Amino acid sequence: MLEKPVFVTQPALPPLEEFTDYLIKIWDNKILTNNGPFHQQFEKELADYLGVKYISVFSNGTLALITALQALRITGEVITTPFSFVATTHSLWWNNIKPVFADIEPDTFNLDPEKVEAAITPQTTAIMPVHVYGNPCNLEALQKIADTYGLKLIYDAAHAFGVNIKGHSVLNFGDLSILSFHATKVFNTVEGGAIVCQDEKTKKRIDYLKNFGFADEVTVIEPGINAKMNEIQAAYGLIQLRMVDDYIQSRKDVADLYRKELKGVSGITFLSDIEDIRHNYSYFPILVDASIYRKTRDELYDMLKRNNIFGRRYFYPLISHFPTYRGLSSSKPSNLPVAESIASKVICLPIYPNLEKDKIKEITRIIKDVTCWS
Ligand code: T4K
Repeated sequence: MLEKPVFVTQPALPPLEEFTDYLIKIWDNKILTNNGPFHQQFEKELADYLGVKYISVFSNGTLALITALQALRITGEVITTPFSFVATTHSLWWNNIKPVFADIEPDTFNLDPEKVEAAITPQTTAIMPVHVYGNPCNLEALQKIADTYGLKLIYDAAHAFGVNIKGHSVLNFGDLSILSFHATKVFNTVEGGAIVCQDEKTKKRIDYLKNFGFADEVTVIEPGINAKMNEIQAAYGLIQLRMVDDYIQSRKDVADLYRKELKGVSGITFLSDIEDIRHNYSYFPILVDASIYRKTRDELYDMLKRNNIFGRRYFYPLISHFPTYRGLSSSKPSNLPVAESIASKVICLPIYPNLEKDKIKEITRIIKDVTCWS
């Protein structure tokens, strides 16, 4: 048993001395929020790092999702995945939009384009897929469907910071992509988020919407919200940007060791890296097939807990099981067999920069030693 608890994640923090230098500047100029100098610098440096043209930073990812739907005036029905964090679907609910769940692919856990196409009705206005665990969706197929049926495509890219395909950011696909910079993410600003868009006009509109709808001192173009990132978060983010490549490399080392240790364990499977994709190793999900492993997912989850290892069953239960959504016809388990199956098998193991090798070995030893369990 591990002496101290190991959680599914642990935030990487910037060096305190460097952060203090930024705080001194903020204390000095007294600009705390409302598109201050660090906010502007952060947007610019983020866009450069991510390889995107237009980005607008937010106080958190959920408000970015809600605002994205407002920015494109989405109404009616939106097709989305039940295999995500609940904020994805909540953003639709907050916009009075009906979520329509479609099933996921068994190998990527992302929305299945064929199932998306089958779920389209005359009320459908958009598709909201999620790059779950940072693995890119089937971008081409989803774009083709969006183009054919005249739908908007809004990616929840909360897990996909820094993910590139053949050197191109995954954030440049679709109409909009939303990021989360929550403490539990690969790149954090304590709380935070962003919308990536493809043109200046849309960026302007998003900037108005996150600031009450103000276009200038006396003009309010529509009922916006307050979703601005403050100067302290932006300053913190500027330092994090210089560290994030190291964070991702360190996460890769953790993932590589898990894969080495868990290779060939009967009944345990995990995702592999895909050629031409720069992954960010935001999560390390394993699937437990109880018929082969001889213990259920929940038995393994509890056994790990008893050993001070706090993995998480992201994303169980499916969003379609929650009271607000379970009455929808698309929430029927028979409509979502793959998502139901993955949600019943998954555990995300602890992964974060500098997770010690001996801890990874202890975690994998417990998983491998299933026969020794009482
Ligand atoms: N879309 C998707 C696909 C998302 O995954 C999320 C968020 C969103 C949208 C919304 O973005 P935000 O509005 O959050 O920016 C966590 C996060 O709160 C949530 O941001 C995240 N997804 C979701 C997948 O996970 P919980 O309830 O599991 O977090 P919590 O507090 O149990 O944290 C997990 C573990 O991390 C803790 O056991 C200990 C460790 N931890 C956590 C925090 C907050 C720390 O060591 N330090 C910390 O400060 O939801």
